[in-house]
Amino acid sequence: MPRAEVTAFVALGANLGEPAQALRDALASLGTTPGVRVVKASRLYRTAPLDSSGPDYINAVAEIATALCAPALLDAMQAIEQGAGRERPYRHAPRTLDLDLLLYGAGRIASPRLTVPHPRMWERAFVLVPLAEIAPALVSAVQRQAVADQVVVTADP
Ligand code: A4P
Ligand code: MG
Repeated sequence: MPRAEVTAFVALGANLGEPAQALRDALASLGTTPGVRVVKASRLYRTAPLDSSGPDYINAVAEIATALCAPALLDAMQAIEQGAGRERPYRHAPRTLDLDLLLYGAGRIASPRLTVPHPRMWERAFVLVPLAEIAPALVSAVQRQAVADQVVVTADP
């Protein structure tokens, strides 16, 4: 029997190379991954680096429906990062593409390679603003207000 689909949310970020194009390509790659459907994607946002360095980031969030288990989804996301030339010289280094799994259904995961919900998502306007755009019920006004001092502006033409 086919596995039931789970609704999940993926954060996309990049600040090296051609970040906007990298995010569009990553959305296309997610959409052609077997077992993944992109249901909705936010606009692209320009954001100041937070606990990171280098140029401004482009960030977005996508809602997907997936038949993959969470570790297999992370494998697919990391393969897409590698395809975009991701290097990991140190934690929070500037990057050509970062894909983070924010939410996987109502799942709570605490394994050595996967923590879901993403432990830092509620501290980050570059996650909460695009997430609220596509799934407003998931972000309360209080949560949005808590990150209101972080600069996030739409980057779409
Ligand atoms: N990992 C554990 N849980 C997850 C999850 N839910 N989703 C593990 C994805 N990966 C998860 O990630 C390190 C390891 O985290 C992975 O091997 C995976 O097994 P990484 O992508 O190699 O390294 P990273 O991204 O440097 O670390 P991390 O902790 O994911 O960084 P953050 O917290 O995501 O922060 N500022 C702006 N404006 N925009 C940004 O996008 N991004 C970061 C990265 C910092 N500042 C930023 C932005
Ligand atoms: Mg990451």
